[in-house]
Amino acid sequence: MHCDLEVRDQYIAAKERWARKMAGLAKPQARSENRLPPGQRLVTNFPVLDLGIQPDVPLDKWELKIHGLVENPVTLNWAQFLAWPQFKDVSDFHCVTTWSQFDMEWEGVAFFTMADLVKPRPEAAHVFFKSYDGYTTNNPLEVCLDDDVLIAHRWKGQPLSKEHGGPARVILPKRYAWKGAKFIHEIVFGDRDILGFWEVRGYSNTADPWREDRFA
Ligand SMILES: Nc1nc2c(c(=O)[nH]1)N[C@H]1C(S)=C(S)[C@@H](COP(=O)(O)O)O[C@H]1N2
Ligand SMILES: [Mo]
Repeated sequence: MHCDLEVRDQYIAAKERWARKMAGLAKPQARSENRLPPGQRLVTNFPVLDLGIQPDVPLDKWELKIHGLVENPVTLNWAQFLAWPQFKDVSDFHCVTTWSQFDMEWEGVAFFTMADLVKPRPEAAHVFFKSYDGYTTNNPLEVCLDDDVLIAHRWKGQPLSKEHGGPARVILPKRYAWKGAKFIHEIVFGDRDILGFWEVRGYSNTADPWREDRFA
């Protein structure tokens, strides 16, 4: 449990890190000698994992609905989403099935920027993500407000492919990759935790690769 002030301090600290990154002033990230979390092996071929459905969402039909406990709920079309401030970041990617890939180059809207625009209410503490393929996942708001979290629509300078979750997907580098919803459609802020697709099927709700939080 966190009091509002603690959450607020973390928010401000993460926002300062993010602002430095946006300004291009961030020091090169101090990568530890061992970037590979325990039990993971390094790959370079970016495997595809899904539920067997890769929904076809034409850009002129795509919508991102952001609602729940926010001051400014919004439904964005593709042009409106691209008109929001854009963010680029490089991060590592860890799948619970034991593969990791380093230096993934993402581009999109920082979760921060989005939160600044929709303004979560003080009671908002959890975020529920709903995708076009029926997939869902959930994360605490403070985890989403980290400076490396984004809603990505480009990878390695190219539009995000459908197999990797295009038009847009969520990236949370410090969690196992199932916590980042591909084919994102709705982002719902709430005051309580709702478990997502894998979380109700025995996967860890915290999903921290460095602690090997794989299963509940
Ligand atoms: N909508 C949606 N998002 C999803 C999934 C999915 O099946 N549907 N799979 C998750 C899992 S288990 C992983 S490891 C990553 C895989 O992303 P990738 O296929 O781009 O490697 O997406 C996550 N997000
Ligand atoms: Mo996964």
